[in-house]
Amino acid sequence: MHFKFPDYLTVSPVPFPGIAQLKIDYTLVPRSKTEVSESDLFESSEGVTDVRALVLVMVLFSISPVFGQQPKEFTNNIGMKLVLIPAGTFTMGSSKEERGRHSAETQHEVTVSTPFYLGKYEVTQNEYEKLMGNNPSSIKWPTSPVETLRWKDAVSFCEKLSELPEEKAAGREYRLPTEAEWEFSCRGGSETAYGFADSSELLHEHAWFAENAQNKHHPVGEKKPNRWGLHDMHGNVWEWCKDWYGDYPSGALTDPQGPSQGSERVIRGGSWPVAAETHFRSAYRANYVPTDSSVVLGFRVALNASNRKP
Ligand SMILES: [Ca+2]
Repeated sequence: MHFKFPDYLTVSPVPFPGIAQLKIDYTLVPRSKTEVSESDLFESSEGVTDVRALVLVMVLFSISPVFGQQPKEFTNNIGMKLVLIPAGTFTMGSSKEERGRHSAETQHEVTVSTPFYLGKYEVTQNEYEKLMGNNPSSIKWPTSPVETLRWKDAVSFCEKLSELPEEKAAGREYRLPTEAEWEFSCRGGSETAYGFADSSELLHEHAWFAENAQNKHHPVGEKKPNRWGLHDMHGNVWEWCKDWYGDYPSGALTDPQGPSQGSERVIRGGSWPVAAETHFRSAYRANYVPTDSSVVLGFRVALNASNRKP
């Protein structure tokens, strides 16, 4: 095991909300004037700004790239479901008041500049075997997450999936999510320590962890989804991310990809034998040697949302 866990795990509870902020990036939205004239939008007959019209247009603009051009969810040719994640800006990391916080979780503003899709579930053993012809998992169950695979095995899965004729024709290039994309998706717009609250009181409803997992992982999707419809972001198995592990850079970032080199890759989310509830927080970071594998470690796939219909 190569996780770098904080050396303080029992901190007095501090019910303090995170300060992450989700902001829709309106600059990505095409601003056509064909439907409503500018004067209709911004001025009434008295020349006063019509706030209601402005708000309506902003709402329509904000949802159009999510619901107008791309489906909110789709199923690919081997039966995997993916959920559309909007572009946006959020505060990555945790506040100093967050219970169980690790010093590596320095808060910084991150912008995810373009929408992307993320697996609704961890990749299952069924899906992995269907594509790769083998199931490396130590605890075998077809609808449970595939585990005991190295980082490059997860990358190879993405590459092979992208090469399927139907997927290639649809322009889908699968990859692992970046660490920033993973945390952004886990938060689902939330500003709290967990995707559902600041307290871990309801963790059992959202995650398989030491308290309820009965010493094994479980079929994906049995626990409640987060706000954006993603299951098992907290718990079940840790998930490989694309990035090398390293300290966060200072200042605001757009589409961060992590350090250019390193010795361990980022893993996120916590897993079934982990007892410390604070390890399931949205901001919690861990790392693992990419050439190693573990029964507690799997992955989910991501792909950029292009203009082509998925
Ligand atoms: Ca997970």
